[in-house]
Amino acid sequence: MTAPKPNHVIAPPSALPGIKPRFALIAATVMLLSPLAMPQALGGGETFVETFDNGSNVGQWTWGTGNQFINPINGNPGPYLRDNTLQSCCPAATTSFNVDSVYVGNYREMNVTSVGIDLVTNFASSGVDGRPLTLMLINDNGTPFNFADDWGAYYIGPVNIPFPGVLSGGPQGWTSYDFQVPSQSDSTPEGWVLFRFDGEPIDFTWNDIITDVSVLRFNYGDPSMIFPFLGWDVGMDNPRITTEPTATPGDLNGDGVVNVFDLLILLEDWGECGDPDDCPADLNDDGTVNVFDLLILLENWG
Ligand SMILES: [Ca+2]
Ligand SMILES: [Ca+2]
Ligand SMILES: [Ca+2]
Ligand SMILES: [Ca+2]
Repeated sequence: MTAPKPNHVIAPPSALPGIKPRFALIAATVMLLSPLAMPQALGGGETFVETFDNGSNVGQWTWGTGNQFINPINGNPGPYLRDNTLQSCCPAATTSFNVDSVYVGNYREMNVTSVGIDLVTNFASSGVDGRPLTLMLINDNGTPFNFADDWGAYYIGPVNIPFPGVLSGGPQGWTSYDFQVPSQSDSTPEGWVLFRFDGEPIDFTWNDIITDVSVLRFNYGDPSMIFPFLGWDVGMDNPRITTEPTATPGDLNGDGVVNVFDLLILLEDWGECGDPDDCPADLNDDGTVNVFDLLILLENWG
């Protein structure tokens, strides 16, 4: 239970039976009006996608050499960002350093839930089997043009990089990758690895990186392994980032405001929770929807 503010008038438990009809009246009134103002749909995540249409490249996505160009056809669909002269151990589809965009910033505040990209390997000069695609969140350490001091967190995905067509028995074509990003976690989530490019001991936390992402990168392979230098022809399309509206206590229908529609949901669920693990109106998590939950909702009204 949340400690009430001193200036709140708290109904003693004995007053509960009297409160409910009053709110039920409000509820009934709203029901009559509600055809004109139905609550919005649940959820409401927003995904930003760079399609590379019309020369657009938000975040200045790059394959790292500056040789990339927007190929007008054969993307997924349409234009895509290609580098067909890449010499690298480990191609990396990455936003550019020192560029503010929708892809970087305070992931916790943005309430990022996932990021993704579509990739194609048109050619590699040797076999590239068994390389997982790795998501990397990088902090530039305040020195965007010195990469050696950068640090961050990575997650090795379950799906390997796309096979090149030429040497591995037929083109795999475009492959989509999506990664969950637990931006609200306050400790390093399972499977994530904190890293420093200079190999020094880790002197930062998950909170430091998830609240200050300078660069978003999709890396060809496990970044802790060494790979041979190859020639590549690679492409990316539809790099994307999904954010959810930040949850406000009491916003039970997830539309970003706490109002009478949330109150209605709370009143509908009034009383003992059927399943305490799935009882969203129980705002203070004590197993019952009652006046204490109502107070939390009213505190966040608006
Ligand atoms: Ca495209
Ligand atoms: Ca740096
Ligand atoms: Ca709401
Ligand atoms: Ca409760």
